Amino acid sequence: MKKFVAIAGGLILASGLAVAGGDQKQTKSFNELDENQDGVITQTEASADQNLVAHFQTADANQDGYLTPAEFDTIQQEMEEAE
Ligand SMILES: [Ca+2]
Ligand SMILES: [Ca+2]
Repeated sequence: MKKFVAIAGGLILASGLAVAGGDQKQTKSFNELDENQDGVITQTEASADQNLVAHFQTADANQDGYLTPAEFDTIQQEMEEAE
């Protein structure tokens, strides 16, 4: 019985991880990431999207520490093409 519980628990954990993995691929929109709605995404705001934060330096074309909608669109297209 204990063994069964352990296996069932493992399966639940595994399916939970699969769902979490799927969520990471789901890219957020600019407005969702721009928490304070000031029209730019900071590195802190970008950290809500693991994929974006990994590409933040590349995405920030003019290196001012913020992503504009145009910079965001560009990196989103590049990330889609990379997949
Ligand atoms: Ca912002
Ligand atoms: Ca920028």
